[in-house]
Amino acid sequence: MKNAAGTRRIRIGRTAGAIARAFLDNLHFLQGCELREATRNDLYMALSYTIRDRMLGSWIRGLREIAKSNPDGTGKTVCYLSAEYLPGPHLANNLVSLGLHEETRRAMDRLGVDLDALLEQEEEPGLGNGGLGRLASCFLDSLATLSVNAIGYGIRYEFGIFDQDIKDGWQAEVADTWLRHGNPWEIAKTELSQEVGLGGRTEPSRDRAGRWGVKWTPASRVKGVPYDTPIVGCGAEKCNTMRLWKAEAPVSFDLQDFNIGDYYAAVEEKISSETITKILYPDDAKDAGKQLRLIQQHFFVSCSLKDMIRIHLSRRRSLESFHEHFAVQMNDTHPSLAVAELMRLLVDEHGMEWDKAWAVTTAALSYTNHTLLPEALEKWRFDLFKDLLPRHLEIILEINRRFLAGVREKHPGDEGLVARLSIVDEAGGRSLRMAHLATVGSHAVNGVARMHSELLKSTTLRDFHEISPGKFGNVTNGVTPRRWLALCNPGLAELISRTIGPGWTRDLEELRKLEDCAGDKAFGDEWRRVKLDNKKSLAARIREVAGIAVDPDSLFDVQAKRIHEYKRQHLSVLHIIALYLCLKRDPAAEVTPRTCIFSGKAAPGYFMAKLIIKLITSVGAVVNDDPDVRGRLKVVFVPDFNVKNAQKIYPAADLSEQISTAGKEASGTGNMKFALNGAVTIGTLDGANVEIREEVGVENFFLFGLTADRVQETKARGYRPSDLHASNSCLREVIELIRSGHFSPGQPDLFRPLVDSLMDRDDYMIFADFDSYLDCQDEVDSAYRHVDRWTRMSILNVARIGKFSSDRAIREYCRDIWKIEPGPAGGEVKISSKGEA
Ligand code: F58
Repeated sequence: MKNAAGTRRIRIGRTAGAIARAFLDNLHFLQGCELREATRNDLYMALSYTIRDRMLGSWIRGLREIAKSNPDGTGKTVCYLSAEYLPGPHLANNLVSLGLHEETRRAMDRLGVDLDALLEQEEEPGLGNGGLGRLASCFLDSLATLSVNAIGYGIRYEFGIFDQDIKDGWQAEVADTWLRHGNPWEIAKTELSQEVGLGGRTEPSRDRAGRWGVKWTPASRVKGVPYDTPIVGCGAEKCNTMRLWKAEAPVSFDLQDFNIGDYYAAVEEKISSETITKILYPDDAKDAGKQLRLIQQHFFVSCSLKDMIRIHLSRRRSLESFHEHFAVQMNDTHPSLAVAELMRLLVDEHGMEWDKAWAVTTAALSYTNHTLLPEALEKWRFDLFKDLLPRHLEIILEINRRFLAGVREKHPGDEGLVARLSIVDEAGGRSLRMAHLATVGSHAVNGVARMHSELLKSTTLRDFHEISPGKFGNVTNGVTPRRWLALCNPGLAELISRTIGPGWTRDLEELRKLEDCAGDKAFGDEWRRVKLDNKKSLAARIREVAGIAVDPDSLFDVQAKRIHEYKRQHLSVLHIIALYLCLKRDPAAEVTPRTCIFSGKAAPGYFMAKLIIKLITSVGAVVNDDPDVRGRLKVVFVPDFNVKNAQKIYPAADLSEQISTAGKEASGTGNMKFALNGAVTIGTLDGANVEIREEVGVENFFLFGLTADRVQETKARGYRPSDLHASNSCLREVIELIRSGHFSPGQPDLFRPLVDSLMDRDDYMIFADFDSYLDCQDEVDSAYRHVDRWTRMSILNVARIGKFSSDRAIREYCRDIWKIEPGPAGGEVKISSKGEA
């Protein structure tokens, strides 16, 4: 016994010596090599296992605590259902959360291993498209930090979001093979696999007690195997689980075919089962409406709910108390089948009476909406749905029938209202409106920023708000300060901790103490030095990946996010062209040197977004080398925006571009990350920008553009972008330069679709906001020239951004939606004197 304990102490010891020994052991026993012949990946794997070993104790404890709720409501488990996660590289984050980075660096130094090279080696899991997936990962970090029992359920896509290359200025997609060298963070729990049915038919049936019910006989079955990844909270007191499902063929199926001699059919079945979790759909703001996507959603929702029920029953509890022990959050409508599946499991499989099951279901479920864009709202064609999920369709129709009966009772004669509320859309071929299903089946519905939640109530879900106003709330998004400051910006984190102490890592409001330093000359000098260092690092990287030299003393003007017309990267390009024209006209003009940095992926099928990337790179190709410009204006596109690259971009930004058409961006979370790293925002009154501006102070935020109301009014009055083009000479010149082929030599028509769409429709009001944006950018130019003023704005942005911690967001979910009392926040992050994570 003593020996075992001693061995374990060595295996999980926290000193540099213990870490070094464990690392060498893992290299030998798990990777099968010794230090001198180990590849970089061997070293990375061995170190990751070494760190994972140090999480296993609390991880096992964490799983044991799931659903062990107490009568006072503490200990309830949050099940976060999300089709997407973007956790980012685990190793560095775990070192920070466990407080092991210093000792690990020392251990690696002793062995002559470059820790930074190992951190670079990690392939991040790109299991999401953008904001929604990253939000899910920030929330898992905060849940663990606040000691809330939680499981993040999702899909283990074999191919995540594509890697982006830039070839001849265009986006090229490369398959993301993130699992090819193995994944040291996951453990497959094969014995916890679940089976999920698909297709087939339903028929009335009687159970053993003689009660009538419905029997669903699926045409096929698929097995879901859970892969668990530990999610450790800051200070390492709590370790939760992200449980991702991989699809496999059920073993019995293979054998059956094999027995009748059809070996090929058995293998084909296996392949088709595994297809389900092969790939993430790379669309970020359009409902793909594809059959495989519906299968993916059903697959992970069904596996997850069955897993919760398994856990619940293993505690010897009645399913009638399910909602007292589990709070199930649907991250957008992608998991909204949970409404039907939980009903099916309770009623069909566990014999619960409908009304009771409905009470349990709605008490357990809640729904977060992330978009108002009509093209992004999920709908499923009736016939497609019926083929795949015949029993679920019956259940949804019954839910709808009962729901509409209640509406008719309260609003007799209002058939218009009934049609608008119905889960079934009868227009243009029947379809199911998943946002309606999620709303009807939840006790709480929330938007992700105050403005978005208000618009949700007054537009997309207006009728639902009218009939049940109490259901609706708001939880403004937040981001984890561990990854998005402590880890990605060690220089600034160290300066802040040295000045106000390390408490901000678990209570971001503590940053407010920095307000007192905003006028301090010496502090300002240090603040700028950190920013300059970060800009130098990014400049070096830009040279490496894009082959462009940029001046770290210039204003780094950054727009990093998915490429979409509503986000208006092209508005920024029009501004760049206007600046370029100024410099051409008067090469001696006094200007603030700028480096305009873009980064972001376009959906592979979104032609206009891809053309915007080509426009950015083409404008760069002309501007960057023009002798009249003399390096005072540079345009760069940094390829492959993902968590890893984002960590290098945010800390180097001076100006954060948050310029969406007002009313279109639900919240934004990049806006929060930029501000947290000392960038000043230029933005519209949209999403969380509204609240950021309120917090940091209107004088520390560059506001421009039409408000959401004015956008609507302008459109209602009959907006004609060509009139603005005719009356605005600067705009005209800019557009004509693109039209003339100046940026597309030999291909004058290249950007024609973009120009035509602006001239004909300008759905996103680029022309309408053009003047206001350019004026605002002039103000930015002059503010940046006043070094002290800019530094003060930057410091105050950080000092007043505390509200946008995901810890605050999770506390609000706990209080308003899940009815959970979170535990105390874990310990703080220790920032090393060298400021290295
Ligand atoms: C984003 N949505 C919102 N969707 O656009 C952004 O304003 C918000 O801050 C963020 O959610 C978090 O609340 C988003 O990222 C997707 O990526 C979906 C993925 C699946 C297909 C449809 C879009």
